[in-house]
Amino acid sequence: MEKLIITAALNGAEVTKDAQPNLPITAEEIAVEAEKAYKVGASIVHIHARKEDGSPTQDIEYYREIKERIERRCPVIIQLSTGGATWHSAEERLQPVDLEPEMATLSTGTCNFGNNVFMNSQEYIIKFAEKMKEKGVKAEIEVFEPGMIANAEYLVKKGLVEEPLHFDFVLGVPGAMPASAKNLIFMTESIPQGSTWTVAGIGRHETSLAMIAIAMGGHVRVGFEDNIYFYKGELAKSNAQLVARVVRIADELGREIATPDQARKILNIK
Ligand code: KMH
Ligand code: ZN
Repeated sequence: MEKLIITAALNGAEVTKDAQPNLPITAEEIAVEAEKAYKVGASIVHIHARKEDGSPTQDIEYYREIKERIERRCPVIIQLSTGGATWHSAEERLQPVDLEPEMATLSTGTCNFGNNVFMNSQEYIIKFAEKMKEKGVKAEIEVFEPGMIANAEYLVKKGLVEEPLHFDFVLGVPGAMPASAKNLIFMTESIPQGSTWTVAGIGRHETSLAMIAIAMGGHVRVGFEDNIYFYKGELAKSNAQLVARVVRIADELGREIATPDQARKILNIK
C-alpha cells in the first residue's frame, strides 16, 4: 500500500473557542498548530482563516499571513479552503486561490449543512475549477454526497481538472451523507480508477472511519474542523494529538506515514 497521507484540518469555519478552547484562531496560533501537527505526522494542513474575534473570513490578507507563517515554520503542504462558511459568497470564497497554495478545496455540489445550505451551483463549481486551473492549484475534491462525484467527472470532461483526481469524502455532516463503513466503501467504488481519496469522519466517526481508510489503502483527515474530542466527553488537547493517534493506528496496521514530499508525489502535485 501507498504511504499514508494525514491531513490535519486545524480549525474549520464553524467550531468556536467556547466549544474547543485549544482552537487556533490567529495566524500565529494556526502556524504553531500546523507545525505541531506536521511534527507528529501530518503532511497536509487544511486551513480556514479567522478574524481576531474568531469569526470565519475568506479575506486574502488573513490567508496570506497564515500561509507565510506556516511556510516559515515547516514544509507541510498547505491546503486553503474555498469552502469558507455557508454564508460566504463565491467571490469571497475564491480569494485564497490567488495566493497559489499547493492545494485548495473544491466542493462539487450543494448539500444541507446543519441548519444551513452549503451552496455550490454548477456555475460556482466551474468558476472555482477554472480559477484553480489558471493558478496551478491542485484541487482536493470535497464530496459530501454521492452526486458530487459525477460533477467532478464533468469537470474532467470539460478539461478543468486533471486526472488523477483526489477526493475527500466528508461523511457525517448533519444533513449530508451519514458516516458509515458502507457509505465509505460505496464512495470509494464510485470514483474514477486511479483517483486517490481521503476520509474525514465527522464527530465520533472520525477515528473509526480513519481506521477503515488506513486498512483499505486510503488516506485520512482529522482535526478540530471535524471533531473536537479525543475520547467521548474529553476534549482533544491539540490537532497534533488527533494526528498522533492516527499515526499509532497506522503503525499497528503496517502503514507507513508519508512525508510532505512523498504526499506531493502520491497526489501528483507539480
Ligand atoms: N465550512 C463548510 C461550509 C472546505 O473547507 O472546502 C465548508 C468547508 C469545505 O469547510
Ligand atoms: Zn474546511
